[in-house]
Amino acid sequence: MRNTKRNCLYSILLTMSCVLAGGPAYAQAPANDECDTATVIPSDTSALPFMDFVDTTTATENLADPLFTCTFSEQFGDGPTVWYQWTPSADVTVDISTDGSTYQRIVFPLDTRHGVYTGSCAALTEVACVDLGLNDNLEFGATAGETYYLKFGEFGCFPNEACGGNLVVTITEVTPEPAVLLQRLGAAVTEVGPGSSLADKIALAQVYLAVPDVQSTCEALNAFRNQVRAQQGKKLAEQDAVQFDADAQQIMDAIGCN
Ligand SMILES: [Ca+2]
Ligand SMILES: [Ca+2]
Repeated sequence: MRNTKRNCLYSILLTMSCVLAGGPAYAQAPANDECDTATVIPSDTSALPFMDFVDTTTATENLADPLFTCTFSEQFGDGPTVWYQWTPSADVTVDISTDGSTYQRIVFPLDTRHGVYTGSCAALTEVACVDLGLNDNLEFGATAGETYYLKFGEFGCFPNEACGGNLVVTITEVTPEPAVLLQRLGAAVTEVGPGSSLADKIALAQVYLAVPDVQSTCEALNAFRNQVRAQQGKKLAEQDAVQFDADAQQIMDAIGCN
């Protein structure tokens, strides 16, 4: 279905693309065209920000790669893609940005999209993606020691259309939003917490924060902390309990709980 849709759209626009672009380019693709040859981002998070420039006009889309789940990849594919690999040395929240990118486009204006995967190049699992505007920003909470694969593509690029351009990739450490902190705490609790009651309280806090209902979010986090303290040194390891309590306190401070 995916290829059928794309081929139909492609046939409609092929003539326009080739006339305007002079046909597809066959020059050598960039070194990080494939996941297997991803550009390695330095692990040391104290070395951030990371910045890279790549000409994606000769990059290709590998149809074996998973499509972004954000928007319309089923119809358009992911365009010419390039890859980065990153294993951060510490927990860090980053803004992964394509700001400053300039793509020469025939049918649609420049429009990057990008996302983050875990797993391996042969078995990738998407954990985040973004395509909200033209160039995009993705706030992402990365975990120390986890290997991430970052894919940068393009919206609305048809097969063999002259797409791509000057991609600017910037990764900058940012102060995490409370929602990101809650998500990270929920994942940590699920990993080591006893049963589901602690995770349920974080999930409830996430629901209230999304409303947003600050008072109810604070109450859910207070209930979480009370339970953490009650289980400290019992069902919950001392070190984990101290960390969870501190993380919850940080979130409460960030959203202004009394
Ligand atoms: Ca590619
Ligand atoms: Ca975009």
